[in-house]
Amino acid sequence: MAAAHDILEERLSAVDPTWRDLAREAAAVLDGNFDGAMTRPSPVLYPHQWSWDAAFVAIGYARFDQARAIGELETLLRGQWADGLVPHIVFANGVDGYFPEPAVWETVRSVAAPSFPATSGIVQPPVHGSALRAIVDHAADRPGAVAAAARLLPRVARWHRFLVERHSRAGDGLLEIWHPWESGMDNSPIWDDPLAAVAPTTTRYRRKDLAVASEEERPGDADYDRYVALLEHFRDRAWHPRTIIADTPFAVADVLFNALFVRSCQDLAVVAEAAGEDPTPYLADARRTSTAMRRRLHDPDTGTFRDLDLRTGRFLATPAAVAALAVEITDAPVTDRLVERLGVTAVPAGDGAVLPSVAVDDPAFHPTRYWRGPVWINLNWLLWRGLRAVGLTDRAEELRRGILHLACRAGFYEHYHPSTGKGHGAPRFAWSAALVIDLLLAG
Ligand code: 9WN
Repeated sequence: MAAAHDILEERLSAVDPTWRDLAREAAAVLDGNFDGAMTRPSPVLYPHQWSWDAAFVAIGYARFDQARAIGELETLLRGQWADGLVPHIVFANGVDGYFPEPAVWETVRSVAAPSFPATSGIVQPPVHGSALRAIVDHAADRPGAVAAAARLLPRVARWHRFLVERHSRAGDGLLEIWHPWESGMDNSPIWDDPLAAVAPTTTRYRRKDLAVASEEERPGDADYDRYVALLEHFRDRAWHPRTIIADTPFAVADVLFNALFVRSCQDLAVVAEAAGEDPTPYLADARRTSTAMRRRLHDPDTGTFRDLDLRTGRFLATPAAVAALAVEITDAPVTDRLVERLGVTAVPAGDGAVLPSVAVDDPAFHPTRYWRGPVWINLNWLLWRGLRAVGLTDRAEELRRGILHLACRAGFYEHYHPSTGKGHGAPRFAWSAALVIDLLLAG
């Protein structure tokens, strides 16, 4: 098979020349973050492997480096638990610098956790079926990609089963999360209410993120006191999901998590077909969860999908950006109206539009505070993918151009200020680079 570099150059020959350097820079960011086995989100702030980051990164690699794309998922799945859980962090052996470290998680208390590699004990959104599909769809060596996908498919299927059987209380396929970190959108305003009901930890601990990141751009200490309290609560229950679900102080059916699961199942069905296997069980999973979402997460008063607090039975403040990511389970006219209300903003000094994580006119909006307003490339990419899937191609194209202009101007940051376009958070951030490559080559 040709070298990744040559494949990238060959594929770039079909891309507008003005964008070619952006793709080369993105590939260089991924190279710089690659540690020989996996791609760190950012070597300083996040020196380990994260679950949904790995899936996004694999989606970018799938466009030009099939071996890395497959390797990224293989490395992540080495951390999979015996019960099917794919942990939100797989720790790089012997690497320090991130809190909470393996000694805090103490996942050895679980009978299901692997003894090596060290992992966290919670999950992140399931994008892995979609990553596997990207590998098959964009393969330079299709027979090789299909063989690798067939090898990994049972593991991703086990992960999906774990979610359906262990992260759902009603048995109707509606998945729930027990920690804001499980959403991937750590300090989103969605969690303000349910997190306020969690008693803060009394344990003393030291955050390591603030040594390398601005306090202004990270969750606050009051949030961390509750993040740690939840971790301790689960650890005390030996990370056993059946025990945790019975009395977790935080339980939310999140729109994004469920919507990504639906799409991941649909994508797994496509992979199964390519591998000559039966796709129907995956399609059935997708249907069950999307039916449960329509039944339980759709708020007739606002006409949108909303996160549901399973402890109080109340809908939560769900930013329009998150609601819109259910795009693929609604129909196009509904989506079109929804997107109208999103507060998609013009890209500063560029063409196209971008979606802030919280609409600028929302009272909770803050332009640089992590998941409370900044533009994130993964959320924009997800909306772009959804808009294309329901046939709203002009709107999708607007977003694609917006993201490319943003990255071209500011580089590959973790997130961006919605009105100045300045990059914030970790620089040289892996999924920003990977998803820009995907957008460029999807052209
Ligand atoms: C906690 C790695 C991860 C992302 C999350 C993002 C952030 C971790 C943190 O970084 O979360 O899991 O320490 O803040 O919120 O989406 O996967 O990039």
